[in-house]
Amino acid sequence: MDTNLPRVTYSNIGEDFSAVHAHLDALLPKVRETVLGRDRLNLIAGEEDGDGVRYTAASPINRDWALGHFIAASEVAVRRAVEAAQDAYPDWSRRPWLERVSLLRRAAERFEARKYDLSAACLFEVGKSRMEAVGEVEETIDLIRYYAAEMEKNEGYDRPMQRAFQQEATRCVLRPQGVFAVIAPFNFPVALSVAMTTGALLAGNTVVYKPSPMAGLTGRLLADCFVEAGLPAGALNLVCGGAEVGETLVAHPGVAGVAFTGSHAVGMGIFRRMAERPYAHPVIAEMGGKNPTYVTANADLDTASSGVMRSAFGLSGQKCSAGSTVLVHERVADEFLGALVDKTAKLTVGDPQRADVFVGPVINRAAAERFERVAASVRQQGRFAAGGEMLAGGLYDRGYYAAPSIATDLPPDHDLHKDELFLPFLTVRRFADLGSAIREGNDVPYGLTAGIYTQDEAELQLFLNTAEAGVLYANRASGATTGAWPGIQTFCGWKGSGVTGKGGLGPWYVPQFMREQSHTVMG
Ligand code: UN1
Repeated sequence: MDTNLPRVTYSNIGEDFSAVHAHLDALLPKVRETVLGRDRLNLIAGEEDGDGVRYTAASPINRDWALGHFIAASEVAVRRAVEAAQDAYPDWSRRPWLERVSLLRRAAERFEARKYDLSAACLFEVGKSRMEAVGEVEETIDLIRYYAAEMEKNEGYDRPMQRAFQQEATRCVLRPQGVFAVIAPFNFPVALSVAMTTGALLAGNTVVYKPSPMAGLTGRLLADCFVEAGLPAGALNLVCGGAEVGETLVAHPGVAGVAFTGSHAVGMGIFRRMAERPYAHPVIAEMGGKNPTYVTANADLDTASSGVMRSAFGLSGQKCSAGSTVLVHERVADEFLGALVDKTAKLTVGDPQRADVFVGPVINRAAAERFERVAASVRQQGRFAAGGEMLAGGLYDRGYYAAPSIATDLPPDHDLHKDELFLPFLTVRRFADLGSAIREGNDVPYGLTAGIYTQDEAELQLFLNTAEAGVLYANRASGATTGAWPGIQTFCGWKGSGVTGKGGLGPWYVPQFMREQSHTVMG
């Protein structure tokens, strides 16, 4: 189905997507009626499981719409899930790696077949725009295929070594670890859950997966795709719930490693917790970002204002890659800000079911309250060039909708230039010297992405050589700091944005779920 529709990525912004929109016009009301509002149980050892506390999650678009009813798994259920994954491990880990690759490729086909249903569920669940939702599921499919191809390219990470003697043969083999806990965030509920799960499974581990409490709907739907692909019972178990469920999971001694994407505080908490065990266990954590963009006096300001606007306000700024602070050269600052404010004023904030909506709601009340605190602080010490308020009236009273906001004139050392906020909120500062500006942009505990707009080669090189972040972009209209794609931009968090020095979307991801073993056999 739908094979003739063009593919949506985050970056192919100029293309004609009218066919995709027509398809979604018909599909979205159907999904609202038939997919939302149902009971969604956990999955343990291949069986549906209702052991725990039932809770209802609402769509951030309109709190009156129940996404579904989920089960916050009981402690006993979490333990059973880990045991099921332990039981499934010997069979799954000993299968030939090629078999795991072909099974995961079948999973990619299931995602392809359900692409628009999953995108629609994701739109209702997170409140992301049509293009962001479809793009995310496209990214998911590419992720699986890319990681599967890496496994193949590296021949299962099993390679012959040199011989010390003629009679001796040695191989270096990467082996799985055991049961991985996969703990995923709300903002890219499909792509990030599937990325971590696929990495773990391809490597031969089994998984207990906990989606964000807001994202149990896509959590269950994506688990179903893996099951439909033929994954053996217990190789992937789903437990919904909040922080307590995550803590029970991470504390279980049967968990050999944790893959986590989310906030810095929670990620580091898991890292420290796992370090308290008798010996070290892998923690693959991708955490937040405070991603600076530099606009120099030699920038194309039309491109710069488009790219900054998209990265700051796409998905209401709720991306770890969001471009949340701009440093602009004083000579072009007014002109740049004027263009940025113009483009921001044209954005439609509202129900992302609509084709013309670029900015949907923020995820929940906590985000709205954070926005109010930020806005009060800007009014005290700076000013708003755009936005600054929560929107009210009509649908805006049914969810939490923040106006895309641009703060200027804040003191240079103000916390709002440094804190990750996960809001449609951008600070803009002026600079006279690019080298000092980059030092300022680097002066945060994060290091995920950074962007520059310049036509000057020396400025570009200075940026590439001194920006402290794992993903650097220059002169992109589709996004100053966002839009990394599997097999294209590797996505490695430096400093407080990651812990392993290796990233997702690239060639070093899957081996992180493995450990090395040397096999020497005398002939
Ligand atoms: C995130 O930003 O939270 O690069 C995850 C991007 C996407 C999403 C990354 N691949 O913007």
